[in-house]
Amino acid sequence: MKHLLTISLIALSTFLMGQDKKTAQVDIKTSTVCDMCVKTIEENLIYEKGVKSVSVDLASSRIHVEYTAKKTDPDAIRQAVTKLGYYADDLPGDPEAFKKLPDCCQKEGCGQPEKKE
Ligand SMILES: [Cu+2]
Repeated sequence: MKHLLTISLIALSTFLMGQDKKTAQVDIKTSTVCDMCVKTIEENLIYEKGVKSVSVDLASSRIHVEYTAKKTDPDAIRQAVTKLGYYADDLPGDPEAFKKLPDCCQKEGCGQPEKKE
């Protein structure tokens, strides 16, 4: 029994080590209207744990994130986006953070979830 446990532990750690380097990606819908939004999101999100690359598409308001699967997950990344003041998919942006965004972003309504029609 003890032997079996050792084997499964080895199998598990091998599996986890493989996961370690695995890169996953996620697209998050948000609201970006100007270059400042893009800059804010790209420059801050890249420092989030496990995030490997961030690119924001201004036209479609989508954040494309590549991340290390073992270190973070899409929910954590969405949370990080909302902490910047921007909404992320269904999560509203943090209102306090939104107030600190550059005027242009606030004026244009970055960070406000799109109204569903
Ligand atoms: Cu903006």
